[in-house]
Amino acid sequence: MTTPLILHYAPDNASLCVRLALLALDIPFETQLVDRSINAQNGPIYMALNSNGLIPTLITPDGPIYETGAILLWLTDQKPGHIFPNVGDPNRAAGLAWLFWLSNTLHPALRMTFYPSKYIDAASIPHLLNATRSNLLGHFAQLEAHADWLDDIRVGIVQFYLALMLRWSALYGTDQSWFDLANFPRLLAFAKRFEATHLATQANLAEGLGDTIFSAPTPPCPPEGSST
Ligand SMILES: N[C@@H](CCC(=O)N[C@@H](CS)C(=O)NCC(=O)O)C(=O)O
Repeated sequence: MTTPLILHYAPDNASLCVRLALLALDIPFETQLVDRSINAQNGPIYMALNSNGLIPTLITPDGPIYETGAILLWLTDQKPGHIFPNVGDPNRAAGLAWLFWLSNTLHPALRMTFYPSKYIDAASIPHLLNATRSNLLGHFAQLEAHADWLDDIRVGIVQFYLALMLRWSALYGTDQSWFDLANFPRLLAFAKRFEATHLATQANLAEGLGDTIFSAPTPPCPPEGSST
């Protein structure tokens, strides 16, 4: 790649797991802040890149790519076999299944708790939140029981995506009392291991995430921009 990739990001947004992948793969990139304080994700400049008005978007030699899972997979194709099993590796099937599960199941459920008014009328929001949080606890129990890859950096992109969503669950939405990572000891141990890595330190420096980024997160204090 001759032209550096450009990551359109906001601190502590889904762009964070793309940043982690770029850093892990040691691929040069530049960042462009999407200023959420002025809703820039819905402005004409950003919408011309990503008509969903959602963060992230990665500008590549092949054009802008959006959807976090798609970006992560595209990046792993640039350096095959480093942080995701390559075609032909028997671990790829399970890796893909978990990546799509995170992207199709866990992430949309979290979005419903963060932006309930985008999904339902005001009177029904408490019901939506109760039901979705209950589903989410089931999803985390499923991960606790079946995610045998929590120690396996060969599925790095799956780990980055999950770590971020553990963090969000403890930080965002109208009420965080529904979620306690201590109830999921394997996930908690994973969060502690991952936040102690050099990769997590680099992400912390770039986005002001604090020290216990994933196991006991505090609201970000980023050098630029805002998370919401
Ligand atoms: N399906 C999208 C979801 C991305 C997403 O939810 N992004 C959030 C930030 S983490 C966002 O742009 N929120 C602003 C909004 O919904 O207006 C993806 O996987 O990239």
